[in-house]
Amino acid sequence: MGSTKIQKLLQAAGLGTVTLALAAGMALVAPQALAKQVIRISTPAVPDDWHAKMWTVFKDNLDKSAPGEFDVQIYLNASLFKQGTEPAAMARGNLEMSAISAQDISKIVPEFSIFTAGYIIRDPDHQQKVFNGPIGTEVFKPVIQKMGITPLATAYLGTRQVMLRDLKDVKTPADLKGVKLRMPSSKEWLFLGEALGATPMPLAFGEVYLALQTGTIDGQDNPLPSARAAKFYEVSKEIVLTSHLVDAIFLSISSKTYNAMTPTQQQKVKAAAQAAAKYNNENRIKDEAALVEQFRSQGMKIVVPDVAAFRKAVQEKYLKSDMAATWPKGLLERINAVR
Ligand code: KDO
Repeated sequence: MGSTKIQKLLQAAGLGTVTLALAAGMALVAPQALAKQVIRISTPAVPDDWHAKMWTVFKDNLDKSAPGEFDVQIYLNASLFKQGTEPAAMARGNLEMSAISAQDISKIVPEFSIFTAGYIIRDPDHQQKVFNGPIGTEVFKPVIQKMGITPLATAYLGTRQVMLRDLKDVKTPADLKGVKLRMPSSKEWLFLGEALGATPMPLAFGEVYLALQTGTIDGQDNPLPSARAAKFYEVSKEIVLTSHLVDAIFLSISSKTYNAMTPTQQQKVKAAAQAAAKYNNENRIKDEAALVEQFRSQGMKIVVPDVAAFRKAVQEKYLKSDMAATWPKGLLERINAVR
């Protein structure tokens, strides 16, 4: 076979540049086509949860829009980074992507704590309008500037409810007095548990099932789809429908990774993240609507508390807090005005 023919065959296989470089005695530089950009994703989500499955949607979407360019690797169950350590890892460039919470962001950007407060965001639609509109553009700016992280899409994690391992008549925050309520491990989360009237106990998500089973904690708060996916219903007897936090997670990428991409790649990565969030949101909303009845039929007690009493107590506690002092003037009113 003539050398031109061989070269043509090698080029068709994407190996032409390497072979020609070798033949010419040049230093071997891996061509773009061969060097896939690795995107590792770390999340504490359990495999059966929508915000775990959404990462497969991200991967499939990106494999389709940018074939051969990215090697997306998904690590669930906090198997790569511990819950809450992802933002620092992304800032250092040790991790490419994760979905981070408002509580994670507030540690570095205190004014973001407005989104950790109970009873501010009204429902999933309000949440999407706030974060996908001018307020979102404004509040994500300091995240990019101070955290070395670029948020790409907002996913609805669900509306958080209180679940208890034993039966208890809970109508108002006073009824949660002394209840050891597990919260994720940061002061912003613990503050929410306290605002609900409980005694908050910090614990990583992966340890909650066992803690409920053994009685180290009396309860935990999470959206119902996450409680289903992590099987918390097996070790709980009651759900108190406090609906205290319409929770979000932000699909984010290390700015080191993002800024090294071409504008076209950035746009494809962002579009894939948005498709993943959309998949999560649609499924989660559908799931949430059906789960109360599903849990009831499985024998769980469903309690409808005095939500107005919870709202009043929680809002008062936040408005008097040091956190509220960091909220930009007028932001709360602007969030409330979003329809
Ligand atoms: C949790 O630990 O309760 C929480 O719901 C907090 C969220 O911010 C998020 O980390 C979530 O866990 C995990 O993704 C597991 O579902």
